[in-house]
Amino acid sequence: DNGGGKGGRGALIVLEGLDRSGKSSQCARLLSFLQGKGCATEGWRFPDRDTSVGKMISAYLANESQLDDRTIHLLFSANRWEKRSLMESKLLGGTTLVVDRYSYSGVAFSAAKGLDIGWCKAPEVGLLAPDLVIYLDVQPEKAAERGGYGGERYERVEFQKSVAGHYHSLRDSTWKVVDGSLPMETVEEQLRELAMNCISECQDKQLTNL
Ligand code: DGP
Ligand code: NA
Ligand code: NA
Repeated sequence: DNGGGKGGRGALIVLEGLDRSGKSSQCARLLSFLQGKGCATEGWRFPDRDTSVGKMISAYLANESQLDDRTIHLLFSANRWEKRSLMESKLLGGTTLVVDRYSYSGVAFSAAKGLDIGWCKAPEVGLLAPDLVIYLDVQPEKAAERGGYGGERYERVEFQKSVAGHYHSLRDSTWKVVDGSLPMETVEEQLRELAMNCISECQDKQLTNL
């Protein structure tokens, strides 16, 4: 059993998925599991709405401000960049980060508006590369049924379908797709196993960039 904190670096574990895919609850569950194992772990999320850039993003999502598609894209990216150095020092110091959304949200949501994929990816290059991306796979219609959406800008089923298609095209070898329609406890169990394996495997691996 690997509790982490044995001198290796922490793991960068990202959860991705559509709105209402269950990411945030699963992040919270995974975080408390890992902390309970004695593994130094923090829960992060993007957008981080606490920074000044994050407040602009939050106003945009609430439809309280209008911004050009490329402008908001770059703000989301800037919100990740402003956290990069802290992220790096946490990881190198042995802390594992469980992150609710990352660059893949950045690309999938903006591409769903019709922006060029290559253009969308460019500002993400140089951010830290995750060790593991867990995609919580839920049908857009099913996600929409889950207690409804909260009324933010992107919470429309047609738009989410397009986001899902773009997520699909972004999958690479670091991705693990988990069926998010399974019972919460089953999903939770799968995430625990993926995370524990990832944490022990990446201890001696170098951090890399996207
Ligand atoms: P959340 O706080 O996880 O509910 O995310 C808020 C919304 O913002 C959600 O609809 C997903 C979307 N989103 C998250 N990250 C990005 C990003 O980098 N770019 C764009 N365009 N949308 C994003
Ligand atoms: Na949301
Ligand atoms: Na969420």
